[in-house]
Amino acid sequence: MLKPEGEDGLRSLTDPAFRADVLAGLERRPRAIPARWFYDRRGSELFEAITDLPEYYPTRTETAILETICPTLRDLVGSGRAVVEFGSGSSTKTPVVLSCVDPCAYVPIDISGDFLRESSRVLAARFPDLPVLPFEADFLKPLTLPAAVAEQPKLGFFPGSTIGNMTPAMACDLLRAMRESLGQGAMLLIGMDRIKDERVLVPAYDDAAGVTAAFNRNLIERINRELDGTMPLDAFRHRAIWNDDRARIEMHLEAVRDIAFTVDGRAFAMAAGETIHTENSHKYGPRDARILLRTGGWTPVAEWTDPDGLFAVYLAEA
Ligand code: AVI
Repeated sequence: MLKPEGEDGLRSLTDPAFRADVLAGLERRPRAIPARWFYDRRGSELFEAITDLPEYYPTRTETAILETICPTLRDLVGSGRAVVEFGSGSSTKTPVVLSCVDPCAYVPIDISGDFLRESSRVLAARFPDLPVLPFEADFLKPLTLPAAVAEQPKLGFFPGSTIGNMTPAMACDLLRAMRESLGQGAMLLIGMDRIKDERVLVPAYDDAAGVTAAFNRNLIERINRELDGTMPLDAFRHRAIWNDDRARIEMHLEAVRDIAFTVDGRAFAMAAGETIHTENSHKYGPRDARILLRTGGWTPVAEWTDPDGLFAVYLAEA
């Protein structure tokens, strides 16, 4: 996707889809830029830091659930499946699942080859006898998995409540695509964040140390750097809002004063109080989660949560 450009003859690393999404997102009302563009190198580092924050309960809670359920999970899933992870793999959760279900192979799928290769190297070193087959692809669409695992039964793994970053309609399409990619007899292990008190949810996305604010505002720095933008960083503040009607945390970048700026040569103006919507993080009650799974073509088999009911892990079958 890289193309040479620029008068200095240097290669620009700007993804044309980033340019298109940012320009279209700043034009539309309400303004909105897809959350996937948070994850440049700095954004990915900041996300890693978020997962360690005291206010951000999902990562440690889901990891603890996975550790606790291991013996039951092994009984329900059996051994010898190919574990297919949607995403490049988490340094904490993936080893827990791989140690637990005794897989015949591990296939992490990610659109970002760099992160995929990096995390696959780490996992291959940790599990030297396990074939690790990184697969660079967009898993939002049905995929033909590597031939080496074509005949093996699959266990899909989609942790982190990443499904919550999609609208319910998109989440349903993704679940269907996963079902098609994983084939007959597949199972799916998926994490979903639960609806809970706003006083727990909002700080998880607006922490005292300001790491989530930095993660959100990093998008402005990325736009300025990669799209020759002049967005004044000091004119935007991070907002995390619980939208009760849609059961989701919304992240926004709010203009604190009237501003004018350019991006890729195009002029934009924002009034004080106007926002750019940058992320949705949908939360699911137990029944909503099961309905979503069923609508997406999966039958729930088991459901586990932590003692405080903050987060849930589901096992479902095709
Ligand atoms: C990646 N995803 C599941 C995170 C979430 O909780 O929605 C992204 C995130 N945004 C701010 N904090 C974490």
